[in-house]
Amino acid sequence: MSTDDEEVRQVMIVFTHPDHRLHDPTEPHRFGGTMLPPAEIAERADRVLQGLDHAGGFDLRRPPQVERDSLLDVHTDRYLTFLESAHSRWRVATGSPEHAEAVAYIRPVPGTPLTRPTHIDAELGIYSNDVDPILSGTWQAAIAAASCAAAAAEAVVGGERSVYSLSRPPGHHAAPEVFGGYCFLNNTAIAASRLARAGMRTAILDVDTHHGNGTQTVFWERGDVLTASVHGDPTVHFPFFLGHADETGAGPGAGANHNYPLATGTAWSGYSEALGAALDTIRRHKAEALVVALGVDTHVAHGVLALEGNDFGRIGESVAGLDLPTVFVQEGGYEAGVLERDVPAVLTGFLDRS
Ligand code: OKP
Ligand code: ZN
Repeated sequence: MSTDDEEVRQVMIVFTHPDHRLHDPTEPHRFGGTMLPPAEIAERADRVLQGLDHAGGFDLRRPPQVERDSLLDVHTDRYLTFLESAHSRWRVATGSPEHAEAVAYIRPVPGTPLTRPTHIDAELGIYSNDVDPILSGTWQAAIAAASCAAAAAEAVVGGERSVYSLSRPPGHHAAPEVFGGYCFLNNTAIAASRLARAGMRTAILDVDTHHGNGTQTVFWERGDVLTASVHGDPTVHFPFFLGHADETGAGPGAGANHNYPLATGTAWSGYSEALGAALDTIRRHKAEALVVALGVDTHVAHGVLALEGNDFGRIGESVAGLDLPTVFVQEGGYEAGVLERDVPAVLTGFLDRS
């Protein structure tokens, strides 16, 4: 069938699971004075798949279901139990139909004594920091996303050089017991924990335009995984409260968290400098395996940083310079035309330099 005999690029394994589709929110959310449709929708994965198909050289596979133990490397047992049962409990408590979307409306005031309430509306607020909806299929979709990431890590442990996990919903804003920023299970952290468990010195490079606050929190006091994130200045960009350069970790994780916040509108010249510094940090750490939290919302169309189409291949090439077994885990990227073009650009840029 193929006529490109001179094609030398290696084939990259891709893990993708159809259950992502079970989390496909439709209810508009408030943005200033208007209501916007949700951005993190099932169509995103279709667009990535179109782009991979167009680029060629990707081997699509369906992962086995992730073990609960792998989730427990990152999340607490009570959070997993909450997430799995939240929608059905909320339906019972509110008399809502199956298609309705459960959203938190109230939260505890920080620093006040918390007698843990048992009502689902209170728990939705306790376990989230944003306005993300939980749908009847959210748990199953989040499990599918985590299964892709865990299988990708497993393949790298088994000797595969690079694997891409088409995970959605994304994960890097999810903390051990917090969902938010479209994220429920921290797919990137689950992949990294799997690599670390296999005895590999593991680093995470988060190139999503938003700080990986959930990932930072997961590994804050852990010395087994180094975390580095390049992102828009959290003083003025989501997720706001974390992501500054002076946040470096604590306890066994002291010195193992590295943030590279960038001014709004930073283009490739400034971006590549920060990326180079993050890569140097990972080199100095003598990492043996890498997880890339791959957001392509650094594209100028998203209004935070200002990368252009040609820059994404360069990100892949720069990462390949580390010469490490690498798991790419999908994070953000939303605007028209970006996902289908820039995700394959990063991956093929990486493969062309590998
Ligand atoms: C997730 B990821 C403004 C709301 C912003 C959250 C952004 C989450 C980004 N309309 N909502 O890091 O790409
Ligand atoms: Zn993002």
